[in-house]
Amino acid sequence: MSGARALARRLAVPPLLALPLAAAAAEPCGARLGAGVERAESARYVVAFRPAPAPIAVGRAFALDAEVCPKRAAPRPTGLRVDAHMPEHRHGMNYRATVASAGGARYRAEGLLFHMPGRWQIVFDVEAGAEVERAVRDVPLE
Ligand SMILES: [Cu+2]
Repeated sequence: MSGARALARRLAVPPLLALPLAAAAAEPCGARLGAGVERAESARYVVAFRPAPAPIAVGRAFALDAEVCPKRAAPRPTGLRVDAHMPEHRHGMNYRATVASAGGARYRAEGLLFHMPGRWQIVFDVEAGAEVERAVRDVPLE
């Protein structure tokens, strides 16, 4: 029996739950958001996000739980803006998303709705003081 397993047993914690705690420093961005996390990336940031409800469906309002992770030497994020558009159609959503801080580098965007099928892009503007850096993720919608 490994040391970690023995420790988990002593603490009455299932090994599968105990191991990620031990590896928390190395976990990928957004791991705590749960299953189905997707990521958008810019030069200096990774934005992990998870739609709720998932998957995103045409005509159904959804929220995004997001976590912003600076890459090496990037300044800590101070805010996040979220929007979406369809590049081929040159239009955005009919709604403006609101973003609230959820503590640390986590945010919740609410009020998104994709009103037609096709290729959408979710646009994350990461604010770090006066600087803004954009991370974009394609979302094809049937
Ligand atoms: Cu469109």
